[in-house]
Amino acid sequence: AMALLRALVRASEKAACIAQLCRQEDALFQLLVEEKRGADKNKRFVQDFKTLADVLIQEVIKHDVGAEFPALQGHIFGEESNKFENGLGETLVVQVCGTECDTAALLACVLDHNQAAAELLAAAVHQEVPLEDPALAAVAVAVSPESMAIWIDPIDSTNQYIRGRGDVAPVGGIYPSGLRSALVLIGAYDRHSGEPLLGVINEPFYRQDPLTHRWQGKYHWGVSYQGTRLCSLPCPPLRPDPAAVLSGSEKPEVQQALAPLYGGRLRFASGAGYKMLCVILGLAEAYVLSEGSTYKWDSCGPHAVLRALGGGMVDLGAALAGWRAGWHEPPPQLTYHRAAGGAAGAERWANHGGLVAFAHPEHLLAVLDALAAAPGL
Ligand code: 2IP
Ligand code: CA
Ligand code: CA
Repeated sequence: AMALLRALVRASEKAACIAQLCRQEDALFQLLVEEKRGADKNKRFVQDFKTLADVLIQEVIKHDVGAEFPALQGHIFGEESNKFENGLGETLVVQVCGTECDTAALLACVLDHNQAAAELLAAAVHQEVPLEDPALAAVAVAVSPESMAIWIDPIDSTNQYIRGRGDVAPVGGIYPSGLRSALVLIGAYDRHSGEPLLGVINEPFYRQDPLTHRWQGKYHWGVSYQGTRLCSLPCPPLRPDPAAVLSGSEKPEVQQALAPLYGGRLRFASGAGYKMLCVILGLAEAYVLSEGSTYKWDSCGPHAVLRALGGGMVDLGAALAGWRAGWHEPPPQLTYHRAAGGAAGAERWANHGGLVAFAHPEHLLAVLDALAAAPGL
């Protein structure tokens, strides 16, 4: 069995537990939603807590995967920094400690000495997450962690996670907003080529038990490694009436250019990862984004899953330039190992040219054809 993939899935399950816990346990939920009450210090503290959920989840994944695979230590990256400034202006380093007790003590410092909240979180951080999955256990691909690195987005679609709406109705199977679009994304890539190899997408808010109101999650994984392609999901069929999924803030020019291809089936949804998942699940044939508003940690995991299904993800700007220059080969896929020159901070890891995610190469070509003819793109 492939221990690394299992470790990534297990870490995503623990991450999903923590994300659910923050919405379900009163002591934590109060911190997450307590928006307008109280003085300025309180407001800043609440802002802190939102960031803390992200930071803590990333640290847990980093800790658990690094403990099992020492060769990956120093090669596990993510959206968040673990240096955390609390509302009092103190800088603390959030990390998983040797014991639950020590982790609770550290978290209590971050949480303004809210002991109950700190203990709940520490227990979740140190729990053993059961994983029973025969299909996953049967994956027998030998990989070398020494040549890999990891991107983590601990919670994608944070805004929807905080807002926390669980009652949004889907359109064509796609949830335009709400908790459903909050995902945990983990991707492993080749350190030298930058190619995405393993991907895990965890949906902590997949369904709500009608009786207990508890959330149940679901995860998906994919492997695209040296010619071996394996996925927890079947390859989505090519549908006669395809759809495209876009950000609500996508340019009108792009929407107009895609309309002839997808007719009335231009869908809109929050969350970059969620839109990629829609393509993976066959709810949309393409996710087109014309802005550089996603990052390596958003796309690495979902990209690996798309590769496992025979699809992929490309830089839209570069692909369009190639297409217009008459180079009608499939454009090169996004890679994950190089920071963009001339940028600083998170922007170094942006997918600057926008992107197209697809499960079927036909749809990549159709999208490029439609956009290449559009003025002003
Ligand atoms: C965001 C999040 C946003 C998305 C943006 C990502 O990540 O997924 O929803 O914008 O590109 O970077 P949009 O919803 O318009 O696609 P995060 O929530 O982790 O900041
Ligand atoms: Ca993100
Ligand atoms: Ca995030």
